[in-house]
Parts: sequence; C-alpha cells; structure tokens
Amino acid sequence: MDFISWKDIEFKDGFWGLRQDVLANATADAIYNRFDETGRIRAMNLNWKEGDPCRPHVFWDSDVAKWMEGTAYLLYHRPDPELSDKLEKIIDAIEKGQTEDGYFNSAIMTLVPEKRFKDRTNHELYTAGHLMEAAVAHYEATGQERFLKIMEHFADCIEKAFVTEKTASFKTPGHQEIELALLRMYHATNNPRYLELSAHFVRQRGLDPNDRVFSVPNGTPPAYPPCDNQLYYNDTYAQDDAPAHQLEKAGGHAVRAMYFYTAMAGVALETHDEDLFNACRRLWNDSTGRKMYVTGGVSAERYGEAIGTEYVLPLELSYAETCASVAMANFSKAMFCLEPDGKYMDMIELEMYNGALAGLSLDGKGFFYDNALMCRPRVTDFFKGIHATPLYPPYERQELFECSCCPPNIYRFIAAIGQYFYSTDGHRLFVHQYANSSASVAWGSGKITLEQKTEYPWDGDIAVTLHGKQSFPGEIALRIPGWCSSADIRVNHQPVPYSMKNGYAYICRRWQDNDLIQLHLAMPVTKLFSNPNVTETAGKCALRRGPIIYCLEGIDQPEYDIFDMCLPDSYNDFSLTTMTIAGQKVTAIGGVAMVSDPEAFSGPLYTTSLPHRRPAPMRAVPYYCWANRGVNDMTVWIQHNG
Ligand code: FUB
Ligand code: ZN
Repeated sequence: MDFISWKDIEFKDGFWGLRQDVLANATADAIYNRFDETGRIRAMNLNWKEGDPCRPHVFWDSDVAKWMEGTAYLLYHRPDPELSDKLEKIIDAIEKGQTEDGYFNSAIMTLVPEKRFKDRTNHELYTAGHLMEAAVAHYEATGQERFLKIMEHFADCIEKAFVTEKTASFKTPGHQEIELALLRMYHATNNPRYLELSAHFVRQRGLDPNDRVFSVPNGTPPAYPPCDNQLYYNDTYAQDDAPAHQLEKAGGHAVRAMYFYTAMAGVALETHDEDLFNACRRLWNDSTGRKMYVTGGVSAERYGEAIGTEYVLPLELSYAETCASVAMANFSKAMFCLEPDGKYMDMIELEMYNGALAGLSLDGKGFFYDNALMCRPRVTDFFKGIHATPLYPPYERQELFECSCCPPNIYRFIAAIGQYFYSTDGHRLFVHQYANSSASVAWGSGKITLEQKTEYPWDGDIAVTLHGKQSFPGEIALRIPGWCSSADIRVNHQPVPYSMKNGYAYICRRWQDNDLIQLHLAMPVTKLFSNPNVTETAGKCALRRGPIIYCLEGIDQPEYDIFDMCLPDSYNDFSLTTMTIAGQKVTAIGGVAMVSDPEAFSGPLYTTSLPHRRPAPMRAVPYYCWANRGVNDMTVWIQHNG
C-alpha cells in the first residue's frame, strides 16, 4: 500500500486550503515567535550559560523540530523566503553543534554533556526522533540531503550506543518516537539499518526490568537505574509492562502509547510479523472501542496524561491531549497499511475535523493542550490543582505552554493533511478523504491528476475528475464513511455497478481522461448515544452531522443554560444555517430544546417536583470552533429525553 505523499496534493481553497492559509499567515510565526521568546530557538546554538534566562529543557528540541517539520511541509506549496531562512538557520545550528560522532540534544549538551544516554527519563531519543522526522520532511520538500545526512549521522550514533557498543545506560526510549522516525528514515534513505534499529527498539521494550524507571514499587522510586527526573508513575506509564507482542490493553501515557503503537504497526508491516499486527489490532480496538471520547480524544486520565480505564470518560476533566489525537491519526494510517479497512480512515477523519482540529484556534494563534468536552468557566477554579502540571483554563486557547508539545504538533498535522487522502495498491486507487483539492497520483504505469470539487465537510456532494493521458483500467475505491447510511455513486452522471467491502465502494472499469465520479453522501443530523458503561454521558446525546461533532456554546443561547437544555427523544427536526465564527463560515445546527422555567433557577435548592419545562431555540456549532468567541460555557453532550 503506497500513500500519496503530502506534497502531491494541493489545497488551494476549501476547508483545508483555508486552514493551510491560516497556518502560513499566522501559525508559523506565532509558534516560532513564542519559541524564540522562551529561548527554545536560541538553545539550538548551544551557547546558553549559567545565569542566562531561559534554561534549556531536555525536550525543547522536539518542539523546535515539530515546527521545522510543519514549516518544511508548508513552504512546499506556499513559498516564503523569510520563513525558509528561519528554518535553514536552525539546520545550520544543528549542523554546527552536532558532535563528531553524530549526537545532538541542546539541553544535554549545554547542561550535562556527561549524561548523554545515561538517564532514560531524559527524552533524548524522543527529541532525536522528532529531529529525524523534520529532516525527512525537509528532504521530501526540498530534495536537499543536508539535514537528512545530519540525522543519518545521529541515527548511526544511536545505533552504536544502543546496539553495537551498548554504551547507553538504558535499553529503550523513556518516551517513544524514535521508532516511528527511524521507519521514516528507512523509507527516505532505503537504508535497512534504520528499519532494524526501529524494530530493535520495538522488540526490546518491556523485556529488561532495569528499564522500568517509571515504576514506584511500594511508593519508593527505584534506586537503580539512577533516575533524577521528577516523574514516577508505573510500568504501564511508558508501556514497559509487557513486550509489545503481548500488550493486551491500551494504556499509560497516551502520546507515548500512540507513537509506540504506530511504530509497532509499521514494524509489523515491514517484517511481516503477524503476532505484532495482532497486538496492534487489540490496542487499536481497545483504545477506540472503550477508551475514546466521541470527538476522537484519546486520553481520559489526567494523572500520567494517560489513556485511562475502559468506559471512564470524564467530560469536564477530560485530558484528551491534542498530540494524542494527532498520533491516533498516524496509528490508524499505519493500521490501514496492514488491513485496508475504512474504520481506520473514519478514525483519521474524526481526528481531522474534531479531536485534533479543536487544538487550534480559528485565527491560528491559540492552542489547546488538553481538550475539554464540557466547560463551565464559573466552576473552573473549583478544579484547580487537579492537573499534574500547571492548570491552563480549559476555556481559552493559549499561545504557549510550559510544555508546548501540542502547538507544533497540530501545525505539522494540518500542514501535511494531504498525506491521508489517497493511496494505491497495485491496480487499485483508494480515495480516503474528501476536500477541495488537486492531486497528482502515480497509478499503474503512469500519472493521473485527481481534482476534487466539494463543499465537504459542510455538504456531502463530491465531484472527482480524473485526468490522464490515455485510458487506464483499474479499480477506484471510494470510502463511504461509517457515519453515512446512504450514498449515491455515479460516473459521468450515470449510476455504475460497484461492490462494497470494509467501508469502500469499489468501482472497476477502464477509466478515461476527464471521467467524472460523483459521490453523494447523505448527511442528516444524527443523535449519538454512549454505551451505558459510560456513566458520565448517561441520559445525554451528542449531535453529529457528516464528520463533524457539534457542541452547544453559551454565547449562542444567552437566555438559557446550556446544561439545562434537553432534547426530547422524539425530536429530530433539526435545521441547518450558515453562520460566521471568527470570520469563517460554518454550518450550524438549529433545533428546539426543552428548558426549565426561569422560576426554577431562583427557587429552592431541592424540591419534590420536577421544574416545568418549555420549548426554546437551540443552536449547536462544530466542536472544533468552540472557544473562539470569548469565555463561554460549552458542552458536547446534551441532556436527552427530559
Ligand atoms: O513529554 C513530552 C511531551 O510532553 C509528551 O508527549 C506530552 O504528553 C507532554 O507530556
Ligand atoms: Zn502535546
């Protein structure tokens, strides 16, 4: 299965074109400037001195690297010499600072060079992985090998320390990421040693008890191996509790887990490891089938930033880290390569329009690290101190976090969103995602161009025009999303025969230049209900239209309390309106909810009779758009049946 590269698909306008314009016009600078002000960019020059402000941190390089990766993607379709100069200057710094034997980590080199690969909690392999991903992106975008070579040298250094000479004091990364990055290095260079090193880290994890530095047996941090970081959790925290092949349940720190599972799936594919593939299947099914928010949010447990327990999905204290949603999209892509099933692409779509996308404000300058599913600003103070790290208000996106992993992650995700749209498998061409776009696809013996014209995700009509030199036989597989119960497919305005399998409609024929595929996906507003095990959402429903999950915001119903609003079971008479939020057009859902009489609010705290209820207008907006109009109540789950 070959996915079409992010660079072979262009979004000039439409939903993703607009978002990529915002990245280019606002986000690229917003992230860079915050990273510059806080010393992250300067730290790459390795000239921080004791007494200077902005002491380097062990994982700052990863923040900068994700910015570099996103910028490399962005510059390909939206050239900007000034931005490109900033990117190249950071590569200069890394080139200059890299040790002769290939190592680079700005904090370790500046503060404690003697600690190189001595403390598993120090994130060195995590930052290395992100730098490698940035180098691959830079190479793909520019064709220049400079940065890639620097990172090949680093990969060789890591191979020596962990495999050939075994000088490192631990066996596997304290935070996964290098495994999936090495797979990308392997694909970019064709050097099988990077695949072997990736597979080594995947297979070694969970085997050596000495690597379990996050354990707290009887509440005492382990004396050996020495670990001077403040974060102790348990064996599950960093997926150390069992070897990869034996992992039964998704658990532990969500971003670590998702990065690891992505690499496991990649290694399973490359090495034809059926057992590893089965483990990935279990982990994907567990994380999406029992531990996921309706928005695609992956992590529910604040302590340890963890995936959490099955069916425990708190709404107001949800964790749902933006990075984990981005990572879930990549895990799903890796799973699709193992088994072409539309459920994986449905999951990517869920993250694209909801769980991950909510991490970025519409103006492109503000970010959520954790993503709430319900927010009552008036009671936020009540929860202060519950988060293990400083609590940021859940109702207001920030420009920067002390631990600022999420902003550059959502940035690189949107900049390379084209990578999720098409893939080919021999004579078969998969169309996974829908958006206004133009793509150039190597298929069969030649190249074709695919033009998509659509108002998706606001409208379910999609027109795909094929352009190719001659007629070409083959099968086009169109994803019919899991949320869609009625689809209509035509070619050149005529109904065509197709077969349905695992979420795809397969059309087999001899295709001609200018052939037009017309897909109509019915998009009624639907109510979603949760499994009764999820007590937080009992008696509630969420609204979905097409791929978009909706929410209620206080600003749209100023006369009512959104937490009091209740949709009767029989009510399904929703309407659609176009509205503008922060200058962007979105489709809102209108309806009628039942609300308590005003007297009930000023009445006694408890009474023996239910408050009298009356109908009131209700408006729901896309979840990803929330918190763009000031401080505001918000809920995804709406009372139902009252
Ligand atoms: O530890 C590095 C990153 O910071 C993780 O991936 C995030 O969850 C946050 O803890
Ligand atoms: Zn993050």
